[in-house]
Amino acid sequence: MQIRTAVTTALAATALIATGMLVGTQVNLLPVDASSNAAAYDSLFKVLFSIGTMLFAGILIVLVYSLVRFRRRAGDGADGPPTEGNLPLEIVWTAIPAVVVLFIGIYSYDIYERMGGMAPLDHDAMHHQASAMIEASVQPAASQAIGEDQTSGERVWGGIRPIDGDVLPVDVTAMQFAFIFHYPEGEITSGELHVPLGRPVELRMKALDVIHAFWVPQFRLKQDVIPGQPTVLTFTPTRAGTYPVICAELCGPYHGGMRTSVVVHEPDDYLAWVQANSPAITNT
Ligand SMILES: [Cu+2]
Repeated sequence: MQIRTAVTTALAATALIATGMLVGTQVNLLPVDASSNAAAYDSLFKVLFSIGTMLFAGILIVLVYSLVRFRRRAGDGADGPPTEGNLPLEIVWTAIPAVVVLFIGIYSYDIYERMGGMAPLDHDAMHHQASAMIEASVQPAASQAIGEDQTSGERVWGGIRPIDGDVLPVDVTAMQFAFIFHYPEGEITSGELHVPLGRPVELRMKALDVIHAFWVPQFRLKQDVIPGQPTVLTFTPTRAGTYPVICAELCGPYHGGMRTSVVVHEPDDYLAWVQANSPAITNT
């Protein structure tokens, strides 16, 4: 009898794990992926979805089975048998959630770290990011030469680590109830974010009034925009198209209307957009 129970339990657990993994990997609930860090995020989501499916299905099956199997029969007016304590069961139902939660915690930390979320807030990192926040009128090289005096005291919470290379800087101003994008490279100001495919973008974000959050589901990125505390968000778009930018922080009565679009252009189209939107050159 004990062997039969053990075999049945093992078979049920195997079926549950297989079903969970099948659902987690085959059912896609996410929008298209359009940035370079989407793959890491999606792999984490698939694992969470698999574990969630196993728990949901496992608990539901046991619940429904118990409802049917142990239901009150006709004419049975007695109390149920008094059962107290089951050490092996208690060990199992403590150990399984502990292992699951630890695994999810470590794996999530790893993904967040890979996306740059754990970039140190030490002096060097702060300085690196803070210099990027100086007004567009100061050239980056000059601002680094000017050094710490200008930037010390300005605390920058880097949501995502700055990336090196040919980065497109964009200043983002969030306010009730709009995002404004300013391109220091071309002196363009826009209500929509336009970026070229494949080039890293660095958003230097500040808020004028209350906390907002810059969220693009297709990029798998969300970063708070905080008054008095600049934040940075970097990403590399990997799929051309138009995607929603949504404020993900309840910021006032028209919060629900605080959305715009990010347009990922082919590089040539992006140049055309820059040329079409650049102000007339007056001082050359
Ligand atoms: Cu908002």
